[in-house]
Amino acid sequence: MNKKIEIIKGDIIEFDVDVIVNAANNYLIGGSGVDGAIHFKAGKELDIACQKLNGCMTGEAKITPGFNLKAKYIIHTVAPKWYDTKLENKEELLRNCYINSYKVAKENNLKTIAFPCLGAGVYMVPIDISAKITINEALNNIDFFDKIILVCFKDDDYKCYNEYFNNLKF
Ligand code: AR6
Repeated sequence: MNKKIEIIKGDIIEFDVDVIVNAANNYLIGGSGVDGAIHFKAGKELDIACQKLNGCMTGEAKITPGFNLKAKYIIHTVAPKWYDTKLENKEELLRNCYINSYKVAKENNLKTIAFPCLGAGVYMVPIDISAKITINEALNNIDFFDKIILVCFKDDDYKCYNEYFNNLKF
C-alpha cells in the first residue's frame, strides 16, 4: 500500500495542504456542496478571482489562491453530470478532472493535495466509479507528490473508497 495516499473522512475546507481541489461548475460561480463550503470559507476574493477565469470546461482545471482557507491554493475542476443521459465519455471526463488537476498542481510545484469525491454529489457520479477513477489516478501521480489526500464527506463513501483501496494488489 502506498503510504503517501490517505483516505480521510472529513471536511476539505479544514485541510492545511498546498492545494485543495474544488468540485465546481462550468461558470465557476460558487454553488452548493463542497463548492459552496469552499467559496464561503475562502471569502469574497475567491468569487472575484473566479469571475476572471472565464469559466471552466468539464474535465478541465483552473487555479486560484486559497484566500481565507488554510490551503494555499484551490484548483477548480468540473465533473461530468452523470445524470445527463446524452453525455458520452463520462468516465473519461471524470478521469480528465484528476489528470488536469494533477497537471496544474505539478506546474505550480504544489506537493500536498486534497480532493473531494469529484462529481459524487449533485452530479451523481456513482461512488464505486468515483473510487476506481480517483484511486487509480492517485496511484498514477503519486511519484511527484509528498501527500495525496482523498477526502470523503459521507460514511458510505469512506467505506467504499477504503474497500477499493484495500482490495488492490500492490
Ligand atoms: N468536504 C469534503 N467533501 C464534501 C464537502 C466538504 N465540505 N461537502 C460535500 N462534499 P458536490 P458535484 C462531498 O455536490 O457532485 C455544486 O453546486 C459530497 O459528499 O459538492 O461535483 C457545484 O457548483 C460528494 O461526495 O459536487 C456544481 O454545480 C462530493 O463532495 C455541482 O454542485 C461532491 O459533491 C457539482 O456537483
